[in-house]
Amino acid sequence: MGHRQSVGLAAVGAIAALLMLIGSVGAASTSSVKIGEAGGKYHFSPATAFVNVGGSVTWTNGSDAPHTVTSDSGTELGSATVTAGKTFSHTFTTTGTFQYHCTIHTYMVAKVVVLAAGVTAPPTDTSAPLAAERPNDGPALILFLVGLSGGILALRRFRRTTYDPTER
Ligand SMILES: [Cu+2]
Repeated sequence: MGHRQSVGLAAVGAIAALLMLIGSVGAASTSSVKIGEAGGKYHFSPATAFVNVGGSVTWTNGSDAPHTVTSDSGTELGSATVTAGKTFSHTFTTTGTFQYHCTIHTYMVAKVVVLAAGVTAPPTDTSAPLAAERPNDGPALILFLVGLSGGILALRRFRRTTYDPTER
């Protein structure tokens, strides 16, 4: 490979790296929140959304009911009613934590944390909201069913050998 070719390749690599860097910085300035339903309750997911100052957050109503995105205090967030399938977007121009709720279902609460420019957001918490959590009774149920079927099989065998004189 000639000297000129390798210089060319290095330039291409440098430009690609620069574009990737710009792309990742750009991606950090938007965030999305989905409005969903679980266990008969509506919720905002993630419950804590992160965005860099100057960035915007878009709420998408993925549920069958209308909702609002309304600040708990102050006027930062004050959407109109967001009907099923519709979105609401807001651009944050100051850093801080903005807690909000839905005025139709007041138990729906969440927050947006607006970070300073260039600050990396922590990994998004996609765990279900507390209201939708259920006790983990899966393993206990499986053990119970295994025990029950084992007991039935044992009982059948016992009956066959004990109480069925016609069977030979
Ligand atoms: Cu709601």
